[in-house]
Amino acid sequence: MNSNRRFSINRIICLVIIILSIHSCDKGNLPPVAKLTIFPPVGDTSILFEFNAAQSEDDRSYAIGLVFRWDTNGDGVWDSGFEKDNTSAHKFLVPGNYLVRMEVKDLDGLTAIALDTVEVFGVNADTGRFQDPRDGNVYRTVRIGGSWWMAENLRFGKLIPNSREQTDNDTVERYRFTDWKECDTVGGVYSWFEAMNYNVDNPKGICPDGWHIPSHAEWNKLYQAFPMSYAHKYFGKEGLSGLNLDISNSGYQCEDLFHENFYDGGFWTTSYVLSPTVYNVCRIMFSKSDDVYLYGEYWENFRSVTANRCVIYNSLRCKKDF
Ligand SMILES: [Ca+2]
Ligand SMILES: [Ca+2]
Ligand SMILES: [Ca+2]
Repeated sequence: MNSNRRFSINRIICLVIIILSIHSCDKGNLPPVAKLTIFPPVGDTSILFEFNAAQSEDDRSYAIGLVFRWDTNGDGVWDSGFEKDNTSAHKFLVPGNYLVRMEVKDLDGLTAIALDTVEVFGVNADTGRFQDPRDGNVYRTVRIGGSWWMAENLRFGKLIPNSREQTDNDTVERYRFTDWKECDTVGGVYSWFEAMNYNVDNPKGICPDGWHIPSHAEWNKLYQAFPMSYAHKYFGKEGLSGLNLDISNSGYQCEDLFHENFYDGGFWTTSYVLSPTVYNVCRIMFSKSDDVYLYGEYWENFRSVTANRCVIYNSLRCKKDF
């Protein structure tokens, strides 16, 4: 074999390798992977919902070459052509559920679509009133997720000085916080045992007939759909839900001294774990400030009805049985 012939064969092999590698590259290009996040997933007509496609990926290294287009207002029509911007935003003026679409395209023209939904609330018009036949007190009520809740804290029971203990004496007793001496609308604060009417397995507690103290699970169901940053706006004072959860109190009493918690509010639940003589009771805690609303659940220890020197007090909300 002469050197010219060997040179030609080498050139052909090189060409074949180059052609094969180009071909395999073309064949290997995959469509991008469309990833869409929406924040918040639920909100009201004042919220600017933010859409983000930055997590979208492509098989090739030039993911930076991806372009995006959006249908953020749920009308099925693309809002614009493909653009570099991987974010968008929209404010929905009418309450409802909206389908949001995002399409991503790679440099070779391959595309992928991601879908997600937003739920937009307006003012909750599902409101009512309930008069407690025991004392004539009238409570505003709101229906959320099919269930009626009192929109005010319970204020049933005999008002006693904060220095006196609430005891199992066949009389429902309540405290009132000193900073609200002038008005009684924020309701009473109760020890857990007083709230449960000293019958820890009957959720009715001291609520009126047909109403009960919500369990940990019922509270969870109420707010689980809401991102923490939005829950305050929806459930808080004058929020769209009408539930006014800001108006809640907590405090504790140690050796006849009553300590008020000015920063956080708390509501009792019926949920407890007994192990073996200690009651671990769940209460739902809220910040009264605007930035962070929901702290979530706190499980408190009670040795027994009377043995604990420090007793915790919280507000109470009643929920309708059916
Ligand atoms: Ca690709
Ligand atoms: Ca559109
Ligand atoms: Ca009592």
